[in-house]
Amino acid sequence: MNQTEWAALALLVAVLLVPSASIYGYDLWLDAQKLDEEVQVVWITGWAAENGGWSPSEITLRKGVPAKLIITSADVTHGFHVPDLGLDSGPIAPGHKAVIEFVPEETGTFTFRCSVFCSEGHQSMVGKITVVE
Ligand SMILES: [Cu+2]
Repeated sequence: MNQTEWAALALLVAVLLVPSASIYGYDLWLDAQKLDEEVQVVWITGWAAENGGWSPSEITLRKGVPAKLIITSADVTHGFHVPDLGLDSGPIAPGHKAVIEFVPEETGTFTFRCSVFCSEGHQSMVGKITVVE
């Protein structure tokens, strides 16, 4: 092939590949946006009260949007309990994680606490989930 033919071939390949690659990329981007909108993922780490308690200790969720809480323990065994929402992880040993999936159905503020006696400051290991419209 001469130079002109190579250029024509390169142009043809570009014309054929670029649009499909960008459409594919756009699809992936759309899927990612959709995931972000459809699941509220929150990582929560339990530390004994002396070490800072729950991190974060304040969580905001949107009503009607599925939520996925991924809870880990950093130091000793903790448990994540939200009585008013009927959520309970059970004990979570250090280095392990519990996943709680639910759909917040009413707005308001809901206290969460540790359900495993973990230290002297256990009672103060509290936080809150605020569900907004
Ligand atoms: Cu505790």
